[in-house]
Amino acid sequence: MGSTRIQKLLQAAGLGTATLAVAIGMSLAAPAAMAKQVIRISTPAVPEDWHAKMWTVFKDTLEKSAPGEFDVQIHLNAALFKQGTEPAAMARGNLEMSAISAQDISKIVPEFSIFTAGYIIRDPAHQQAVFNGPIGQEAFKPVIQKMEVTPLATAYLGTRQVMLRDIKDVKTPADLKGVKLRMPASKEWLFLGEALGATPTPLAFGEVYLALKTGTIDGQDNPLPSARAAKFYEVSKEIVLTSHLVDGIFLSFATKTFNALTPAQQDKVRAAAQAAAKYNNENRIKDEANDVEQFKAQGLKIVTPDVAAFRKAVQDKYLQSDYAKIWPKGMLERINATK
Ligand code: KDO
Repeated sequence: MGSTRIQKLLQAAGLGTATLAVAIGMSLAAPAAMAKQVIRISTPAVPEDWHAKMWTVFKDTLEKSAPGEFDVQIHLNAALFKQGTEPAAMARGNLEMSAISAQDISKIVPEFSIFTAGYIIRDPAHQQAVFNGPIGQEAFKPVIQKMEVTPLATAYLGTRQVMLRDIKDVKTPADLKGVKLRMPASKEWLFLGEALGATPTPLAFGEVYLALKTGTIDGQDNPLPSARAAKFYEVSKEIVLTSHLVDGIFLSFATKTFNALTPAQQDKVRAAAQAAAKYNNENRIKDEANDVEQFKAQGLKIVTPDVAAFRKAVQDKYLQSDYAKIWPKGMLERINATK
């Protein structure tokens, strides 16, 4: 539109050229104000859980290091994307960030399934050493290429324990025979339930409370801080301390969008993700140390099973599976040797 035509329109609307200057000034200023990079985050985590709260740490850290450059939008309770669908949403450009599981990754990068196997990662410190060292660097490469998501930090989700709605006094995998154990809905997760000796039943995290209450399932496995945050103790009677998976989630960014950021922005986003993971890890480890006593005080039966029997059953099951056939040669030994 020519400027004389704009002037005429302004005059017809009873506005002068001063207004025109303001209008032009505004339209010049507008792109800068609109240039904020939106970061949509989706997670199934409930608000009280540390890996939900960590996203606020991410947002605040980024707001301090890059004021006004990002618009971080946090969606909890799987309100934006269903559990497990986040990586595909990120690859399609519909989501910028999520914390994804090893099981999510294994669907596209099968060799990553080594990290879905029970009794491999020993504790949170071992987990950080593995993923922040050369093994992590190697393992994340195909994730970035094939999944188009870039892992930025590893958060400790906690050590998974079995919780049952009725007292069963479970000591060995044989005691879980026929127990409908809810697992997240993917074959990688279901395999873990099977390896524990149970009958795995797929269900999204958000549906577990009601399923325990109504008896659609007999139990579920999760780290105790998450079981507390989601109030599973209200609908459970027994906790079996199997400690079968030292679980991790990977704070990841959609690769295309990440690569389009300036190097300085990439550094700030990575640092914010690491600060968020650190906050989660410290608080979760503290919580986890007290959870057993607290649950006991709340009247739940705490069973210390024959962990060696569970370890043997789970490890044998994985080592004999097709999963193990594609694990990179020597990887298990390297993980075991990582201090
Ligand atoms: C779960 O559904 O049991 C699980 O613990 C799996 C994790 O990978 C993660 O998705 C987690 O749920 C959610 O973040 C809810 O805590």
